[in-house]
Amino acid sequence: MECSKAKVQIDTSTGKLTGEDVSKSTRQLKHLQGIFEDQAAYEAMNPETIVYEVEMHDKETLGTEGGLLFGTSYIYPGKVGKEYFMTKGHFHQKRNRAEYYWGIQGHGVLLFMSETGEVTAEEVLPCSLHYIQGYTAHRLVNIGEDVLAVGACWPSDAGHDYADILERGFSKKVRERNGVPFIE
Ligand code: PAN
Ligand code: ZN
Repeated sequence: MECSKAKVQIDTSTGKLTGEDVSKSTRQLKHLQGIFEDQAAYEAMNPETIVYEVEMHDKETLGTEGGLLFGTSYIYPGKVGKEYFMTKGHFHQKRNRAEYYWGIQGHGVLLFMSETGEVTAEEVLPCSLHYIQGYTAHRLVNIGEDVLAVGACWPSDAGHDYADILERGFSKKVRERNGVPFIE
């Protein structure tokens, strides 16, 4: 079958999703108030700057138990002050729900944070597979010069809890120091 006839298509080299039940959301700087530590640098930047986008195949209704959702996140290169562009990060609303991520393009860091605030990290490359256990917040950081594209698959009843992260942040940051990324 010709690929263009598939109901839903994925370009495996870029992660791009097209076709039925594919939706896209965009996060600009103006949507990320309170996420980056350097407020002065944040306010000096164009609020319309796109920090990341998520394409999602949402065949399943959000909240359905037993279903799955699938998506590609694109985190653009850039920094707010010394801090690299990154996702808001979240715990799943249903805390025990797990997720897979895999690197498609670019160079990044995946931060994991336990409920008690311990942070670990894995390098994201176009070959890396990452298992995010339940009860673990997760955030993607682009430390490269090109777009970071990352695939994801998660349970449709996981939900996103952003409030907890907005309140306490991640206990480690990914910053540039002397031209190199540092997790500290
Ligand atoms: C991903 C994330 C996506 C955007 O699909 O939702 O990378 O990150 P934020 O949701 O933290 O803004 C996922 O982890 N879903 O569960
Ligand atoms: Zn998630």
